[in-house]
Amino acid sequence: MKPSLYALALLLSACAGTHGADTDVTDSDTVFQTPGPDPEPDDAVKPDDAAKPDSEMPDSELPDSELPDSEMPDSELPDSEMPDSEMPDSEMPDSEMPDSELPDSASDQDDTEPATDSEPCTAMLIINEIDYDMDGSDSAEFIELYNPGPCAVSLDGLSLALVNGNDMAEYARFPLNGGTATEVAAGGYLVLAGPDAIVPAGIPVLPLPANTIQNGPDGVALLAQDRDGLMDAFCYEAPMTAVALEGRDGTFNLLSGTLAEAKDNATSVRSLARMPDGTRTGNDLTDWAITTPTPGATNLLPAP
Ligand SMILES: [Ca+2]
Ligand SMILES: [Ca+2]
Ligand SMILES: [Ca+2]
Repeated sequence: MKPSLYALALLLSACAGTHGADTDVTDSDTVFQTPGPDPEPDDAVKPDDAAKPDSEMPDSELPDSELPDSEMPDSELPDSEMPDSEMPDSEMPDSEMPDSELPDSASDQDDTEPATDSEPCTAMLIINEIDYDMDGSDSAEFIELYNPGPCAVSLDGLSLALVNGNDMAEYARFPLNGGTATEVAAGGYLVLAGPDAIVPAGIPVLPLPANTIQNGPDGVALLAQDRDGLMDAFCYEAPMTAVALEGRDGTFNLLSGTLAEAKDNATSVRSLARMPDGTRTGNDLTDWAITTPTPGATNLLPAP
């Protein structure tokens, strides 16, 4: 029994010690409450989670922000730049540059090409020389027309009108295709020639009866059927600024600039001629001179 009692005493003491351990356990409980600090770790976990999210967030955000940044800027910049560069590029080159250039270049080319093509080849003849007076019967009269352009000029629809300086009215007209030619070659001549006028062989001639061209003051006008204005004109011995032409409304000016001083007469062999061929500056005073007649040939410079 004693041992049993002793053992019981030991058990009681052991229980008391265990109870003391309970306090420790309580301490340990407190320690467990330290795991109560586990809530702190929880909080810490939240921070951890926050930190993790921070690291992840930064990771995801950084990549996201970076990706979006790189992508956004890339996609946006390229997008904004692409549209900008494309819009300006597409608009500048497509709409503006090509449009403005194409129209400009096209219009310029169109203007230039037709102009260069049409101007040199536009039907143009010039009244180049006239001999209206001579000794005796005026059977060697002539009016020389000259083609200054690089292309042949058709005579269809062209005519020469003779205008009377007394009444400023037309007194004769000759269709230019009624002679030996239908066109005048580039740099060539057509001569409306009296029966005794000497024209080189091969030069187109439109025959005129003797005494056809009135001695001045009178004038001549070159007309084209498809033109309202005159192709060329010349008046001699008096200005003729308002003449009437058959089939045309209004009046026409045969004078260019100042009246030419050159006059023909019956006492010397002479003619009035543009000097040199085709000279037409808009001033008859300087464009015309007295020279030796050259019907159908290059006008001769006046003797010094
Ligand atoms: Ca005459
Ligand atoms: Ca003469
Ligand atoms: Ca001549």
